[in-house]
Amino acid sequence: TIRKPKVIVTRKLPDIIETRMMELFDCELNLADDAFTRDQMLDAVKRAEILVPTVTDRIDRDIINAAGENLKMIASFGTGVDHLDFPATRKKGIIVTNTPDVLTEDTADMTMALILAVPRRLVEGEQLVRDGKWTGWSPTGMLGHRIWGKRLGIIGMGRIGTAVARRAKGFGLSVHYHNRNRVPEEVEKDLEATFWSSLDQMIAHMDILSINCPHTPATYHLLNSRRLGLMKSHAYIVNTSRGEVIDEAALVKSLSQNQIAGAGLDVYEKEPEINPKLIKLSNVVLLPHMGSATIEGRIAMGERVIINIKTWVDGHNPPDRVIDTMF
Ligand code: 8YV
Repeated sequence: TIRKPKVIVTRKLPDIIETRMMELFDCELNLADDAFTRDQMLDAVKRAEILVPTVTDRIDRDIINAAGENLKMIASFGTGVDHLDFPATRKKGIIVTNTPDVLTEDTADMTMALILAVPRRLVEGEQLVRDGKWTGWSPTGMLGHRIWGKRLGIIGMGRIGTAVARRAKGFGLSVHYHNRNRVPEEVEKDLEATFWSSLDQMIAHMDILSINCPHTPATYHLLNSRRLGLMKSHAYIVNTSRGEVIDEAALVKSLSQNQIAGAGLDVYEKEPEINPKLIKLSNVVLLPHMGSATIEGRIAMGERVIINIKTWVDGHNPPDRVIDTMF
């Protein structure tokens, strides 16, 4: 007989993925799609051999420690892994996997959408039409700022940052980046990208900043009030990575005092809570963490989860194993 591991999935996933998981594993689904309560999570880690959580599940040390000996693997549905406590999983020898690559292009598309939407006042314009307040074309109506020819500074030149750079080049932006490591010379050349070893220096020279680094202890509040203060007053900031990378209170202050021109945000410090002051600002575009939200992408993410689990069950090293000393 084929061994079927006990898999507990914490959120509703695409039907096609759930069906496949039920065939392959001894699988418990969450058909309600309410995030697990803490008690439900504690119960799940005690019974599961493999847990499939998402970004909304905070799997902290207490939860990992409460897990019995049977929890062997956390196959997370998503790329970011900042909701997982790595010291605790490492100590217990629990294998962690994520779903990179498959959401890179979708997230880069959404980043580009925000880069266009904020300076060109897309949402304000649309609102004007919907509110019946548009009185017709005028030479000075709804003027925004052009983006082509401007300098885009990408913070975090990994998979998503690089995909943003490719798009930005096509839109006529000049690409700049800051990263822990310089990317290979041929990639830099191809993107016509300029590396800045000093984040502060880069921030001070950019027209648009895009946050594309993960949230780690090292990047928590990377954009704090001091660094936001380095931005030019006509500059914009876009974040499709994690809210925690920007000090949200400091950002609200910069925006309200017109120290920067605007922001496009897909992620927040305390999702789904949004700072009420942000909602009152007209120079921001606010999205509900939908950077990777495509039907195709979600199915591909589910397929990655399945491959990771199957590979481990078959006794091999799963392709998306996260062994990162950053956490
Ligand atoms: C996912 C994300 O939708 O993958 C990530 O890191 O932030 C989102 O795009 C989410 O993580 C699903 O769990």
